[in-house]
Amino acid sequence: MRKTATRLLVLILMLSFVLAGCSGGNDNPGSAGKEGGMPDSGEKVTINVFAHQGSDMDLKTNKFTKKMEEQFGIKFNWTTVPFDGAAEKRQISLASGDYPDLYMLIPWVDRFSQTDLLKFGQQGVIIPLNDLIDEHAPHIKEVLENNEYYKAMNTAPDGNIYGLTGLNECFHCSYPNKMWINTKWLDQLGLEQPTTPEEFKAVLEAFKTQDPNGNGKADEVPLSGSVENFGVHVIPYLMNGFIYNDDRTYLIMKEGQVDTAANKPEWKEALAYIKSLYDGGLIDPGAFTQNAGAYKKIGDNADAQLLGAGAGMHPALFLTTGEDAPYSKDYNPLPPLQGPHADYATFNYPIDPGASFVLTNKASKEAQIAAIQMLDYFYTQEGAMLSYLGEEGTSWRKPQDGEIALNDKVEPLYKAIPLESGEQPRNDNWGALTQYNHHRAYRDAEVQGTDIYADDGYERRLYEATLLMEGKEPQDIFPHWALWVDPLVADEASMMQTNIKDYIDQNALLFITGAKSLDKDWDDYVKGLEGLNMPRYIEIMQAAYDSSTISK
Ligand SMILES: [Ca+2]
Repeated sequence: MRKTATRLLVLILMLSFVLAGCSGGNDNPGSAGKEGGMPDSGEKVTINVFAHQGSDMDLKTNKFTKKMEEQFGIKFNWTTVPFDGAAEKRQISLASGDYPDLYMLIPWVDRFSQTDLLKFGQQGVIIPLNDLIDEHAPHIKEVLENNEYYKAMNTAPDGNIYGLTGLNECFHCSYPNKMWINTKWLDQLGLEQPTTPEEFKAVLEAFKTQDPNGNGKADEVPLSGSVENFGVHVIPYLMNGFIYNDDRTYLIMKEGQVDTAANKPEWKEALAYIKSLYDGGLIDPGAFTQNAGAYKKIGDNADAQLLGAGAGMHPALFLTTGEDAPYSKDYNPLPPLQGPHADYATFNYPIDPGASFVLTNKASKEAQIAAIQMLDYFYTQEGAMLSYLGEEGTSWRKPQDGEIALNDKVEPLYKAIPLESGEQPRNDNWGALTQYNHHRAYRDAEVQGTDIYADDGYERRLYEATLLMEGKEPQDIFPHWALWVDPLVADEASMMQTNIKDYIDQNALLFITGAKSLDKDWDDYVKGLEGLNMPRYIEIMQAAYDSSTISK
């Protein structure tokens, strides 16, 4: 309950922050730069920056670079690296001793890991940001205080904030394990939308046996998926009616205690249900082995529609979407099934720990202050828009009458203006280098098309699908994204995590396909988990949880 309530509170606070920004408020860019970035003499502070630079950007001539230089009294000295080989170049820069004042990285290209941060932090190479944030960064401070996950992932066990990671709360990514069912086939066969595991099984049986594609062949694939990490695994959605499956750690929380789901009777019961689907030929065996390309071939099959239901974060993972795509409109989201013990949806906070903004001990005090003030500006609504989208009127505009936000309950705030085909890159923003406060309410306020099956309404389609899952996770969940594992045991924990997950996944498959018997082999399987030292793994994760600000 506490987590859900806190998250709701965070959303409300963030929403009020967005609305405050909307009315002008105190986000005046002119005032921030004069507080301390610009020395009294008027001389600019030089900051040596190591930054990622995509092929469509030139940070030296970028219009937003000029704006930041003027606003915060900075003279940037850039070392830019392309995305390819970025991690290696960062490591070399540190090893050579010739490292910059500031690393500005794109989280999904490369970032400092928690291990890096502790190692270089303890060496004094990376400097803690705590005092700088306290004294010069009110907007960063506000987000850290109001978002318990963001605070926990950015606060090392020693209390230091050695760097900050981006915050980009993609709502539809937060509930990856969705099920998209062929509603055209449901209508054709006169079937209701299934609400329980048994009803779902009956629908899959009808898809298999009643020739919904009408070609006279039993060629339908009732349910499929693939092996990647975008919610495309079929097991978690099916299991969530029995016990919570986070599709990652298989750890669960109860009253502050970490435990595993994978040795519980409800896990066994879920496997028996999934085995019954498999035995009935209702799950594509390829779902457990095929890649995204093979999955999409089933979804897009041209001469006859084949797919009855597909697992995935979004339907473009298994079929071509857009107005002209023949099958796109047929796949619509199924809410979580009400099983015998639960109706959970898998939640995953869509931000990973680590740091993309890191200051080093080469930075002068003036450079540190100017850099943190600039970062603080990215956390304002205006800064978020200008830094990420670019110039108003060119790269984004205010909403027009009748335009509707992604969340249709809130006032729209902005509409991105995409590049025309053949238009030169505008080089007027820093793009993904600046996604530090793209919180849910900010993303919710972007103008989106209203036809959910059109290309410009796709995000709305995903948003609406995700509303069916929202809040359906257990009240207590194991927040693996927010924890710091003690560096002394990090390698041991990482190896155990891999071995245990592989073991659970492989055995789930053996039980489902019948290679192992749930009656005869279950006890041995549970013993095998002990053999992989599950108790020690849980102990390490419990310690990480207990030392996190999230447990406080
Ligand atoms: Ca058929």
